[in-house]
Amino acid sequence: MSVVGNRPAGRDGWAQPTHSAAPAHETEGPAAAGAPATTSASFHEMWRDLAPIGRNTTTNGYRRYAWTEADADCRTWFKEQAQTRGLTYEVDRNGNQWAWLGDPTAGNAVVTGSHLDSVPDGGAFDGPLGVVSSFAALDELRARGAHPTKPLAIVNFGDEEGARFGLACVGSRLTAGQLTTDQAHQLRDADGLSLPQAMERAGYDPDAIGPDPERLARIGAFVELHIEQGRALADTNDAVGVASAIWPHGRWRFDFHGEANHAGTTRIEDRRDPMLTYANTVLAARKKARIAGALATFGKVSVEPNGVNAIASLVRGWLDSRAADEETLAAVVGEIERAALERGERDGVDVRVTRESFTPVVEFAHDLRDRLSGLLGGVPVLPTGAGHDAGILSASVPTAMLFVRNPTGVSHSPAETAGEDDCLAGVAALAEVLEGLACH
Ligand code: HGY
Ligand code: MN
Ligand code: MN
Repeated sequence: MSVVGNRPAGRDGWAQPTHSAAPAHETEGPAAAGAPATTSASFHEMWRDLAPIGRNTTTNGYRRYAWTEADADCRTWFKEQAQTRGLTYEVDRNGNQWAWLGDPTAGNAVVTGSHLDSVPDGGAFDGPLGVVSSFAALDELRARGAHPTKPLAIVNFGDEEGARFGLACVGSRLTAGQLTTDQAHQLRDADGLSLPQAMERAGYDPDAIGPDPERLARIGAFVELHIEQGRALADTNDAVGVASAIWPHGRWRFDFHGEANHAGTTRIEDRRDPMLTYANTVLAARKKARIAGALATFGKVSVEPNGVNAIASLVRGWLDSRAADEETLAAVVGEIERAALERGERDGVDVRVTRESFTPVVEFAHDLRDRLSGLLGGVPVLPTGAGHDAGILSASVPTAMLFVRNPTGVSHSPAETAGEDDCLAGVAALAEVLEGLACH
């Protein structure tokens, strides 16, 4: 049984941002504490409240893009969860949200959390399962009477999917110093709006963004719980697993420049049709990836002028490619690029390729990985092809991931689902890990 619940119609109107854009961060002290009755009840309550935010009622998928109204509503939800539990709420210089139990400046903190934004028509679990489970695991620790000896924090990293501006993990990359302020300011959405403009409209200060080494220095360990985006745990019949690694992966924009012309009067031999070069490149990508045991997907395309009776002048295709190692990935992308250029020669189409996002291979900290596996009684340890904020942070702090079984393996789709028992098993596992890391 999936867990997605329904809440009465969402709030109308633009949810005012919940903070002024303070350069370093804004801290609000704990409001009245009031944990829900049981962990399961708190999980369902949070899930029910979050579920309708940013849901496309036609497709039932989610469109929670960075710095939009849906994003603001998710942020309001996160702040409410923090304050309901009497946690110290912070927004950092990059707009990431933090909920602290204990002194945020004490250091050696155990941090958990994930993201709330989505891909276009994404599922309900990718990101939100990690954030909801983090609050529920904290409720569980409190119900057990556990006493953390280290600060605990829950984080919502902004713009993990990069659905609007094209770059994955913007919030965590900025914080980890893997994206400069200037690079972030260059990002544009499909309407040409820049990241700074979008942030300003949402009430955030784009000039405050940048690396946050002081914040990273406070973190002793970061553990992200995430729905598995694959079927490995379904195949081994395990509810929970621990991540070993993340495949290297990236996004490349292919621009196919042809010549606009009349669809009904231009002879075939006179055409310079970029759609043809694009189509052949898509076929080449599948073939090259299959042969190399890698992955390659053209999932996004734009056509100019996009008229049914006009030969296109420009086709833009975005390639997502991933492989078990960086050498294979580079080889596959190189072969796809060469295939595009060769076909472009034949078609009279000029091809230009731009790398828009890249994440090197991530090997999670072995000691933390093994500690989690031990705390959880030897659950499976598995790699993933999906990128995560934990992957970005792993370059700066000891990082680990927990996966929750995805019975179909489907993700980045409205059909993404997870079993109620498995979600609660994930909460219990995360509580076990947080207690093991923060209470001894
Ligand atoms: O695209 C990914 O791998 C992740 O879901 N952001
Ligand atoms: Mn995702
Ligand atoms: Mn995710």
